[in-house]
Amino acid sequence: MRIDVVTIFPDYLAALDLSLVGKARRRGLLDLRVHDLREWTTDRHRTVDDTPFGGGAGMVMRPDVWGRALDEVLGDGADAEPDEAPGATLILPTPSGEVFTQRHAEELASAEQLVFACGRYEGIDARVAEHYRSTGLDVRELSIGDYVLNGGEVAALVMIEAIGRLVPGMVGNPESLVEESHGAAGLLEYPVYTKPPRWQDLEIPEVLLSGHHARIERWRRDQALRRTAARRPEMIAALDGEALDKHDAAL
Ligand code: 6GU
Repeated sequence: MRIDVVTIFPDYLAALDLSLVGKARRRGLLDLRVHDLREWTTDRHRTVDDTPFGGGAGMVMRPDVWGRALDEVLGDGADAEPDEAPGATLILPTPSGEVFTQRHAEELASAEQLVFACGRYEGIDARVAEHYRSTGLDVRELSIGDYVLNGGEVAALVMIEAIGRLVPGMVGNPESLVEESHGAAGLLEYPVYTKPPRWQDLEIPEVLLSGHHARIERWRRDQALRRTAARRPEMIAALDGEALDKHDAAL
């Protein structure tokens, strides 16, 4: 997979040299490139923004600078064969976007190229999204949650980590991908424990020492259901009836 990030703060993305994402880069599974938007400015001051038409506070990022940057960065990803794997997807991190979920991560993990256009100030001129959509490109305006950040860089980091860990070969143990919160079960993960068996006067649940696989599975499912009901009741409401077994219903 190729990932490009265009930003006026390339240093924000330094964290992508670390952890699983960094390892995937070094192993050649992930071709990740970070670009400074100012490379595509043409004036002495390297201006990327201007005042909003219609008035109001703050500054808006200029479409001409973004257009030159994105035309170049989209490059070879933009002309993938229609019957092949999906080609380039342009992601515009914005608090006004659709909320990014594990479903988006799963879908985007099979893209050939992802290009993140990180806006600052009051955002990017709306014609940028409109223009690239009109060229037939897959354009996603995505938010990482209901709060406001100063720019798209941290949101891009979040999405790249969530997507990157689903790229085949990136996670050491593929089993850890299936049994996780926000996975297929539609439930939060059950609590986990390790050694020592007694710590700060706290013992681990006895069932986990029983060696009784079926009982352990039942306990974990109960815990996941209780935890989800308490913390994320809307996820319980969204479960389809067939996802619940007889024992679940009794909880
Ligand atoms: Cl994607 N960008 C900004 N600036 N703020 C956000 C966000 C994105 N998602 C949540 N808040």
